[in-house]
Amino acid sequence: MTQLKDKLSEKIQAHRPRTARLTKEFADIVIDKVDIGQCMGGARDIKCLVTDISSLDPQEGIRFRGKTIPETFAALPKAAGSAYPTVESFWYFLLTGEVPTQAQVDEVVAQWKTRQSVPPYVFDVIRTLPRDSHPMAMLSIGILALQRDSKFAAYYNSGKFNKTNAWEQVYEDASDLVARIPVIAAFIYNLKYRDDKQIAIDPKLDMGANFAHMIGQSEEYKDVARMYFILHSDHESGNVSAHTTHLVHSALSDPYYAYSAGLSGLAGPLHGLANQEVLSWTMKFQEKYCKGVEPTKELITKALWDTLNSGQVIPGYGHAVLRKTDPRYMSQREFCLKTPGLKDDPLFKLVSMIFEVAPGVLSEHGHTKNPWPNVDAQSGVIQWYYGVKHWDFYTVLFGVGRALGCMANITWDRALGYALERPKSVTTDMLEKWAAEGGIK
Ligand code: AMX
Repeated sequence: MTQLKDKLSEKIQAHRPRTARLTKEFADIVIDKVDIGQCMGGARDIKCLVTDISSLDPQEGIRFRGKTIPETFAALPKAAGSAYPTVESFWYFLLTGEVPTQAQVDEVVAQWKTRQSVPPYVFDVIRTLPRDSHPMAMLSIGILALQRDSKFAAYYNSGKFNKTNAWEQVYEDASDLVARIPVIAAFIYNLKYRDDKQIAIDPKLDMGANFAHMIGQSEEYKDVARMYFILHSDHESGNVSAHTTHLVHSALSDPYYAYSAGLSGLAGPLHGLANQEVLSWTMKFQEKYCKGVEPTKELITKALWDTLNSGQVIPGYGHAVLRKTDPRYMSQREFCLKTPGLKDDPLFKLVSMIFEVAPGVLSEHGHTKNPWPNVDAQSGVIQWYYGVKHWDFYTVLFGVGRALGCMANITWDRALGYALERPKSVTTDMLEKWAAEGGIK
């Protein structure tokens, strides 16, 4: 066993009695009620998922394993010569809740090297797709194609399946998947936008740095990749990508099936695709409203109202849980402000101007419960500045990061034996009857 798997095993043994006690002794304790609004409105806010990987407070934002974003970045060992932690150190932290030592990080980095090689047939499958397929479809198909390698599925089919140990095979698949997904993403990037000029893995580099290398990026982009993957990793369990992954895995579908489905959810414009929509909206704004003139707050206000009046949402603004500016937005904004060149970049200035205007417009519009920006309002600017200008690729970057949270979560799902997910549906007749009676009698 590796130090990480040993530590994880120790944490799982310690945690299991807590889960067993809640399930056996306290199953009848009521923690929530459901009204017709929630039933009709996307199950919003119903407390029926459990995770210890991250938690999301509407005012404060995300905490990974109890730490805010600045606390997480400050606590973890940094990549050599960098102000940011490696993705591998964050993976150790997400899985175990403990800040790793440098030696423990080095072991994960070395482990991922042994796992990151992608079988050539996966690339062949992606190559057969029409080149103008969306890169999220390519990524989801690439992950699904890896399914034949699933150690969890092989274990299930071995006839020796044991619920207590099954998490170990999920952990193996999860570790393989997080090590391989940046390699598949880089392949898609090079296939679509660099005339299929592929770059081989550099075995000396950590995950973030290697991704930068594989898409032909600059030295500085290594920190962008590390920061980006960590920030996008997890946002508690109710969001579409995390929830889908959890749901599919609850049927004991292996991690490849589960995450391919999760990626398909991430590809929705109300979820991860919003980062490409933000850039698309901003470019269209410049083209339509700023011909030969500098953008102004007045022009932005007009464009925002035109968008709202045409029945569309303002991409990158609003959130199902958050009720303030997303700390992931602020973290990326701070990165821009401290990066010479980027802080004076016209696109960053424009996005900052939208930040000044949009919350007021959305408040006046009066529909959204949260007029503040989310993670997606800021992320494309950084990619654009470093030359990653194909904005349909931005959700793929999100998907590489989100794999960390989803895979950590399903490893723990199996470790704690979380149940098959099966909510109950009702009919409109039933709802109308309960509405007339003032609730279920
Ligand atoms: N622009 C215009 N209207 C908005 C809006 C926005 N950015 N955000 C919410 N609204 C509207 C909703 O469409 C809804 O309208 P309706 O009453 O006419 O149906 C109303 O405000 C109430 O919505 P809500 O309760 O505030 O939000 P929600 O939980 O239903 O949806 C979200 C959350 C993120 C889907 C929504 O805010 C949105 O569509 N934002 C724009 C897309 C976006 O940025 N998505 C990325 C979110 C982060 C992520 O997952 N990556």
